[in-house]
Amino acid sequence: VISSFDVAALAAIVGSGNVEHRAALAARDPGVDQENLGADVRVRPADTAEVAAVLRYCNERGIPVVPHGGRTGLSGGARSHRGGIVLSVERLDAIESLDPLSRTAVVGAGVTLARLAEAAGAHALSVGTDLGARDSATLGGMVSTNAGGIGAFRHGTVRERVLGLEAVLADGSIVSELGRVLKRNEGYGVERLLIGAEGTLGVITRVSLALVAADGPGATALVAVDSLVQAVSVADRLRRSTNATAIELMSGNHAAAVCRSLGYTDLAPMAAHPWLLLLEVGADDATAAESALVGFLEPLLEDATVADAAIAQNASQRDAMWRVREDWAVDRERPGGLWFDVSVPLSELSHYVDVVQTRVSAHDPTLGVYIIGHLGDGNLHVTINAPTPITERYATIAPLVTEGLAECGGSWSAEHGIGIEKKSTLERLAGATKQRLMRALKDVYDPNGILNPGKVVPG
Ligand code: LAC
Ligand code: ZN
Repeated sequence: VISSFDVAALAAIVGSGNVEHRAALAARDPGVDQENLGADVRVRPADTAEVAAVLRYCNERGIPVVPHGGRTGLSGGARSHRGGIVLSVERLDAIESLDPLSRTAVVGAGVTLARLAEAAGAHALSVGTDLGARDSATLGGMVSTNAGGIGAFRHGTVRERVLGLEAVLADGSIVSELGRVLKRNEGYGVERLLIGAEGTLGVITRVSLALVAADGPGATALVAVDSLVQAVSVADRLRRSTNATAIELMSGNHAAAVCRSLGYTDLAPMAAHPWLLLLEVGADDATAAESALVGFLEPLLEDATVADAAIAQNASQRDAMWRVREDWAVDRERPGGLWFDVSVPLSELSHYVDVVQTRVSAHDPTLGVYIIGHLGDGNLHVTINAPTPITERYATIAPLVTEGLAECGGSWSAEHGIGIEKKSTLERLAGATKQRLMRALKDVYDPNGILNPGKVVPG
């Protein structure tokens, strides 16, 4: 437990109004993970200098520091405990520059994705990254986890959007590499190691991002197909013939659970097919977008590549289609499931899913397998559950999902980070040299091990 002496010292840095104690934290929404706000205190520094002073103090005192953005992470990377502090970047919330000519933005780590998207939209630009948690997720957190999301098949993951960043290391020293140009080779990319490091190497305070041209108005379709081979073919043809802006995937049992839960009787018949796709295209105006989608789907319906299709006629139909993709009805129906976040090359995807389904039912036929994902880039979220919770079966079930991924060029950790939940998988699957280098780098950036201890870095 942190002493009152420490709390007073932290309050002297950030102001007592920006130190929250356990009682206040208990009343606050912890975010996705119930253990996010388990620390003794949460401090909210105003700027990079205050972040540096907090870290310098905690480093000297050996106090664990868990950096927080929007608390939407899904791998436990933001969990905090007694004896440590949470360092929230929420007050680092300035959009410092937005330069339409060079298509760049420099923002504080606490700026939410939705806010930057709106500011960029005013210049007909876009962040190039979008995800369901856009209203809460912060750019600092998204860089720290190298978030992926809906647009990654076009514009890469957040790593590919980052031009530069500023961060504070454990001892309070500042690395500031905030260039706003794409081509920049000035020695080792020491700051870039913080992308995807989930706050274990430093606290990101500012980010310089490359923006992209905004898409025109979109049209949205929900499409049913009878096999994953067909789903992948539809995705490929859509990308070749239209300005595809979203290519999302749902297994029929996932979609059926959402339709049951939310009473979507209109969409329920489509969920009887094994796979559904949510497709969006952008065009100069809404009419052009819709006719592009209609023109794309008609021949596919005729040659039976697509079993059924519906195009959203208004915003509420579009929202319903997105809910079929993003709602977590499966977890409400059968809580205590396990979920996995993998990437598979599109040419291998159908075979991979067949093998996983076969392996899981051979292991235990009472297990259910539900899949959603970002089909455009082959990122699948696999939920495995049963009528009763199976949380404690992670170690035996995880290999059923991860086996063969490396061999086919896929990944056992796609877009949700390692946090605490995938650390055992990292220790199991990452090569010895990589694990040694990770530990060595951790020692260089954070020799006292105060930054997000217990996360990511193999033991
Ligand atoms: C999704 C998030 C959770 O794809 O990654 O729904
Ligand atoms: Zn996702």
